[in-house]
Amino acid sequence: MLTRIDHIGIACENLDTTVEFYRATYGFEVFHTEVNEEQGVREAMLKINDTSDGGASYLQLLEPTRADSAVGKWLAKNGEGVHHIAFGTADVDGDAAAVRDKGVRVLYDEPRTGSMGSRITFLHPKDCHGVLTELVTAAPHEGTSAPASTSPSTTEH
Ligand code: MC0
Repeated sequence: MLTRIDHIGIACENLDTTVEFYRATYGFEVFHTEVNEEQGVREAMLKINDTSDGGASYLQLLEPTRADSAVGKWLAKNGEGVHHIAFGTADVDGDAAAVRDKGVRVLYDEPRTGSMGSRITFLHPKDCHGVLTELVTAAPHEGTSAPASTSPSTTEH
């Protein structure tokens, strides 16, 4: 069951200047940063609020680390902006299977590693009315304390 908006992913050309925009304009502070080599992104998570399911909602700012990554390709075509929306669930495997049974293309056979040690998968935007949609099961520590370093990602601070 999907129980929160886990994050909204925003593609940006320069992570540092975009982080500064969100800090100076809205007062949102960086909760976590990391590099996810598999996804080809350097990212910053800005925590917006805790949620009633024990998790939290974030803005996820994404700078591509290589031009041929999903975010790199998308940026080249569209410029900066909202790249995807992510729903949180306690059971990404079960929810991905349920969505697949409804005819929606799930992009990964098995969930992969996402922000802060989460397990993630994506649904094809063409099957979701133009919205690249991610399903996320947070790591157990998520939302309660500073997250630990995760593999294959590299936690910056
Ligand atoms: C592509 N399309 C999108 C889109 N990306 N539509 C809406 N939102 C997006 N973000 C559309 C294109 O405009 C195109 O439509 C069609 O989908 C095919 O796109 P493409 O440019 O040919 O690219 P593909 O097919 O090679 O790849 C698209 C696909 C890919 C969604 C399969 O981006 C992917 O696998 N995404 C999942 C992984 C990902 O996005 N990782 C980055 C975030 P037209 O009409 O022109 O044919 S990593 C992350 O977020 C992690 C760290 C986390 O949350 O923890």
